[in-house]
Amino acid sequence: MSSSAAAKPVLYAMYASSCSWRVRIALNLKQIPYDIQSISLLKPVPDTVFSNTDEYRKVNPMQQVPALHIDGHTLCDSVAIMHYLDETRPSNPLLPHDALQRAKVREIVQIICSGIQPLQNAAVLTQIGKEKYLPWAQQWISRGFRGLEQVLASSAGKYSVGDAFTMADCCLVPQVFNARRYEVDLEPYPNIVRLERELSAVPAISAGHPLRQPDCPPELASK
Ligand SMILES: N[C@@H](CCC(=O)N[C@@H](CS)C(=O)NCC(=O)O)C(=O)O
Repeated sequence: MSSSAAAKPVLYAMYASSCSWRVRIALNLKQIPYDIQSISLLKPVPDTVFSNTDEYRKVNPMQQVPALHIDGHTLCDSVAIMHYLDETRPSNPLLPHDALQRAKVREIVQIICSGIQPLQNAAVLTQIGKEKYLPWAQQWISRGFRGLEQVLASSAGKYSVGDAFTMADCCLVPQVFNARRYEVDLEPYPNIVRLERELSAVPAISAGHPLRQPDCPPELASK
């Protein structure tokens, strides 16, 4: 292994980013030590090296978080990163052996990562504007959660698909965090709420919580 391949991975992330939390969960679950490089998506702040500026585009061509520098390469997109981690570090797998269960995991991952999060991404909400962003986010998260609730009703056991922890769980909890942030009524989604409660006790998830991140503003972290 070259020295760059042996170096500690660096996660470019922002505390409140649900996509960054997905990757923190996967890294924690696989017990991969990593350093964090905080990226401000909102505005450059004194102790961040990059922001979503032209310089950061050299790290992530989409100027989004997360990105992961690992094994001498920089990888972008949380789902691609989780697959890479799973393929190169197979212990504590993120995908089940059974093909049908794997398809269910991917279905849930897609609902969240393609069908919900992009519609309520901060960049989109900024375009929607101050007056309308909250009902917009609520509408799209609720639409996705209606579908997700139905899928989980038949797929879930202890976790989102059966009883083993999977990539679906890495995506679910951060998306529920976003739903709470945008004040979505979660009452119609008992499976989602039950799973979030169950999963919040998993150390890989709690250690990656946004409020425990080094760039979380102290006034939020103390809540
Ligand atoms: N498909 C990408 C989406 C990344 C993404 O939307 N990241 C958000 C934070 S969760 C972001 O950087 N938003 C700011 C922007 O899009 O400018 C992934 O899964 O990594």
